[in-house]
Amino acid sequence: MRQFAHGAVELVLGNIVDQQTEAIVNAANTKLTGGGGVDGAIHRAAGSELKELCLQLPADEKGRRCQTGHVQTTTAGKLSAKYVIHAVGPYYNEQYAEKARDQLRQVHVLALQAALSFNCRSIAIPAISTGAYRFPITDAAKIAIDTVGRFLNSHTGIDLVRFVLYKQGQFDTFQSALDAWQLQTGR
Ligand code: AR6
Repeated sequence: MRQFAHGAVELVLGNIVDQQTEAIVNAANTKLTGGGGVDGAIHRAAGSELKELCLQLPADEKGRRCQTGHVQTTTAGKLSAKYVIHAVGPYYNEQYAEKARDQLRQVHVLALQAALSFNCRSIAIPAISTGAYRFPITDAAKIAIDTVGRFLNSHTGIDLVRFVLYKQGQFDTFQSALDAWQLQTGR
């Protein structure tokens, strides 16, 4: 657990669906109709109500309910969280790496803003885009930690941001990014 100006960042090794935070973030796709990885686990644990809630959101002509780099919030079905913040991270492509980095930063900021607007003081976030969307974990960890650290130093209202990492190696990478960020900023 590390304290920033207005809230703490915690890293845990575990499953996103087991978290008792007020909001949990889903690593979703643009259609919001479920999928594998985090998305599959959240939809299975939340029950069919979550998919129904997602399907009620307006879709464009291609069936997209949320653009890449954006979020949509629903209630959480059977999960103990109050809200699921469905976050669509970028699919990583080396040719457009800078764009992907910007989208990954943006999706973290928008997830935190969504938590604030739904009065959630605690939020659990997986390693967005680092699975099926192939974002390199070291870079993703730096971006996630840096974005959340800056946010907690400049906004009040969120007490706890918990990154939930599924594998020991990912946990270690996030831990290094958190340590490096603190060294860099002298905190
Ligand atoms: N709890 C925490 N982390 C997990 C869990 C879990 N239950 N399961 C996997 N991870 P991914 P993405 C880790 O693929 O890359 C879906 O099909 C996993 O090890 O879930 O953003 C969606 O529908 C990885 O490090 O999300 C989209 O189509 C990280 O979570 C697409 O995948 C993210 O992996 C989104 O891809």
